[in-house]
Amino acid sequence: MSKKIQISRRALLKSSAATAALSATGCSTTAVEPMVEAIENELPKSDALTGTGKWVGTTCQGCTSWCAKQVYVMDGRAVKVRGNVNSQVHGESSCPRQHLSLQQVYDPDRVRTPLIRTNPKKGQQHDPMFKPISWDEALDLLADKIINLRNAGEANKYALLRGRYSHINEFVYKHLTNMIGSPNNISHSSICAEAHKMGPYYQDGNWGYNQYDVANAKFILSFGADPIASNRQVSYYSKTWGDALDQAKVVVVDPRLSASASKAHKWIPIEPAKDSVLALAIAHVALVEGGWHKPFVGDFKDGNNQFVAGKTIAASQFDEKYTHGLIEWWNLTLKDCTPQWAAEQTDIDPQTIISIAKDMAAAAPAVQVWTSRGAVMHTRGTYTSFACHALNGLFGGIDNKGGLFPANKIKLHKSFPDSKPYLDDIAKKTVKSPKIDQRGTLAFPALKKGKSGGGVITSNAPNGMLSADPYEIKVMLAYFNNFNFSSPEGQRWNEALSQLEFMAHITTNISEFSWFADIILPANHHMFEKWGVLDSIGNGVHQVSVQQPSIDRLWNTKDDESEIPYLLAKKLAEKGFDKPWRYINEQLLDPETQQPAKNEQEFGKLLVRYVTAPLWQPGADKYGEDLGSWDKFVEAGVWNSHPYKLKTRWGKFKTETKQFEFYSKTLETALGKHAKKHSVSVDEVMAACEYEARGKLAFVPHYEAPYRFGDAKQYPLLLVDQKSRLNKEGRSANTPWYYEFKDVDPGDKVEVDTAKLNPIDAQKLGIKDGDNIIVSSPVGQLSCTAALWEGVRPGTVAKCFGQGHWAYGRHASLKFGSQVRGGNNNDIIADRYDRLSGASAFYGHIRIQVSKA
Ligand SMILES: Nc1nc2c(c(=O)[nH]1)N[C@H]1C(S)=C(S)[C@@H](COP(=O)(O)OP(=O)(O)OC[C@H]3O[C@@H](n4cnc5c(=O)[nH]c(N)nc54)[C@H](O)[C@@H]3O)O[C@H]1N2
Ligand SMILES: Nc1nc2c(c(=O)[nH]1)N[C@H]1C(S)=C(S)[C@@H](COP(=O)(O)OP(=O)(O)OC[C@H]3O[C@@H](n4cnc5c(=O)[nH]c(N)nc54)[C@H](O)[C@@H]3O)O[C@H]1N2
Ligand code: SF4
Ligand SMILES: [Mo]
Repeated sequence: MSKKIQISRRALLKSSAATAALSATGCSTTAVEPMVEAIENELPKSDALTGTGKWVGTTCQGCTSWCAKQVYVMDGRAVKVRGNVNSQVHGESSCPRQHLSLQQVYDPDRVRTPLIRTNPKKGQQHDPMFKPISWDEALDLLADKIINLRNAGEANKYALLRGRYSHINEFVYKHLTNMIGSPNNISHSSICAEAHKMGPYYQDGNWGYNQYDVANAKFILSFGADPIASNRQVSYYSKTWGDALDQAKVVVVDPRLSASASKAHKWIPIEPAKDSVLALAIAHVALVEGGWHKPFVGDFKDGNNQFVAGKTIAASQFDEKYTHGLIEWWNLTLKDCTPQWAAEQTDIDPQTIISIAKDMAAAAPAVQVWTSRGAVMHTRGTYTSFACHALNGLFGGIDNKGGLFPANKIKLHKSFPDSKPYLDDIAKKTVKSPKIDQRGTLAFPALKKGKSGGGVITSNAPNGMLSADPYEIKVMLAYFNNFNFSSPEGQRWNEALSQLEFMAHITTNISEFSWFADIILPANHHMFEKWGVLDSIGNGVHQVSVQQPSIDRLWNTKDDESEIPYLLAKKLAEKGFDKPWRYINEQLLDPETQQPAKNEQEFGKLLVRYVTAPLWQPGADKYGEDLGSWDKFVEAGVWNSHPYKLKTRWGKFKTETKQFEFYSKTLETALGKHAKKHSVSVDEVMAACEYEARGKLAFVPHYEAPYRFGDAKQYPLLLVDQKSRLNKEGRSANTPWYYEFKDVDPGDKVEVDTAKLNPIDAQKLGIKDGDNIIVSSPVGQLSCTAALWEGVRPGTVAKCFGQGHWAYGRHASLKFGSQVRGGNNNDIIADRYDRLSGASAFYGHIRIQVSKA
């Protein structure tokens, strides 16, 4: 980059910081256009003909796929993005969203300098009147607030909130928080997909997601997953799905005709939150018809199938191989889950169930059953997760060719050295306080990995804050999150955030969450500007990919997980609290030189080197590629593991019995411990958590009637929430292409936010295609445009999540800070939970009404 540009850009920044910040808060819109033009003129010119550019490896976090990417950079500017050709998961392939990242990083509404609120009044209706301050001033303020809390013996009233993150996050997320003296590091996991993990963990010991061997599958049954549009590893599955359709039978169960359903051999438009009915009936038929996979599940001792509908069986008659509790499951509930029973619970044709079960049996073990948030993130969703995943055991797809398996084992140093020796007396006093999200209390077991209170309950944190139970939160540092937008009944967050004494938000844009901040710390864009490291699975491979700065930073921004916490630790040390600073300099050492980082810029790179050292230092070949050096890793941008070894977990599942547990001994123990902790019975826990099962039924896959919220007469329809193909979670909001290409989502229209109604329902309501409508539930309402479409089950309304921003930028909102564009589904989704997992419910319970605006 030429010197001339550097100087003039600095000058530009100096003169424009104030107007930029003000215009970004809506205080002055007139200054925006010349500003953008000026930046355009100052940007290095790219010329595809000169060939001066190069591909640089990085990782996209547009969604949880965490794909390895390459960015083509010319003269310091990113001009194109593709899948990293060195990746053995997805190669050059990508989902369409990758292109939107260019509009994110060069978003003219990005925060360019630290900002401070000048309006002391907090609330959605109060313009914060942000104005620029220096990094030094901003961090000084935050450090003072933390020191004051500690001096008052209230260090637990500090909280760190995390949305997206990379694997270098542990210092800012855990160690810094604990050294300050707070237990409150709150992640977004339970508004993401925690209920999804319940089946896999409590049946085969995997608290995590699976990869699906679609290339060899013969039968794919998806409960709500839409792998060519959302879910994990869209880049890989959208590349291979076409072939899969040729060799496998594909059935998609979803109240909405998703992109994957539209290409499937069969679409079952299920009634929301009734997936377990179908899953259980398939299991029932498979047993009665003798279609279970015997090499995995085992067989009757005398070889005669004794599964007869309605009849119990003596467990001693059956020899299980790699599973546990098949007969108990049958006796407790499955014997009665006939196709006729299913037809009574919901409107699925018994013949359809029988033919699916038979086809699955014929295809076994090359069978894979997918679940998704849609099928399980509802109150009582744990048991849908159980019922769906149990089919993977029954048909032997677990760890099998054409089936599914977890991440290949690899080695990373994601855990940083113990920071307990750095807890001072002040920290020790408060660090063990209960957490603000109330995890582990009687009605919130959140049984991550079998531990009472092991998981987060993200969306309950504002409830804890508002009721000061267990205490109030006063000071908050949050990054890469927008919880008042992304959680059900986000209004609760608005109230809780308004009450905070001080909040700092690390963000690229002034989002809805930032609106409540006292200071805004401008973040580097994760994909182009920051150091980080991530991993991803698919195609039988586990890859690890780097995030590295590849372009010239345009503005006065910093890395969320390294530079900012480093400078904060330094500030705290200057003010007399030096533990975090000493931890950084004594414990976080470069894996080769054993030296600490010299400054904040070095810190991010050092942390990536620390985490990834096992991949490029001697010994890497035990798990995968031997790249030989750090430089080669960064050059390739991605490291690939050895292929997954099939059946390695058979007989060694990380469950209590080491078997695939149809009867979950693991859950029985976990629930037993939780009950004991509260001196109640397991049945009392189940009652407190609003599940129907009592006795041993709680430990097997079974049907729980969906909980629905609202009066059925007043709110006769059910909302079906979905992700857009172009959603980068809530972060596509300010990219014009999102709106321009919105019709890539089946049934949707460009430029507007639509709710898709079945023409049968629309006719009853007198609503026509294109009408402005109001969608309301007992907790709120939103406005959007009606789209009439046969692809939604009558009685339900499908609507993409993602629009409905009133902040974030000029495209996201109609008027920044005051006028919403489209509608946010979370405004009408009542705050409810699947309490065993701690997951927020986003599906199944949302009764709504639709009327013309
Ligand atoms: N395009 C896109 N892809 C993404 C993301 C994104 O923002 N955009 N985000 C990523 C993230 S963070 C995550 S956690 C994963 C989540 O990926 P998934 O776990 O697959 O979940 P969602 O994409 O939220 O899917 C919800 C689906 O469930 C359907 N559904 C709703 N109710 C029901 C029901 O009762 N039964 C059934 N069977 N289906 C139902 C909806 O129509 C929709 O198709 O996706 C990742 N992939
Ligand atoms: N109704 C409904 N709600 C949902 C979902 C749904 O399908 N339907 N999906 C859920 C799921 S799966 C998830 S994972 C959550 C996600 O929810 P969150 O974790 O809250 O994530 P986002 O809403 O994407 O907000 C991220 C915020 O980080 C900031 N930001 C953007 N880019 C960057 C960056 O590069 N660096 C930094 N430091 N900051 C940045 C912006 O302020 C942005 O608003 O939403 C959940 N909410
Ligand atoms: S948006 Fe998701 S699927 Fe698409 S490239 Fe990024 S991480 Fe991969
Ligand atoms: Mo998620």
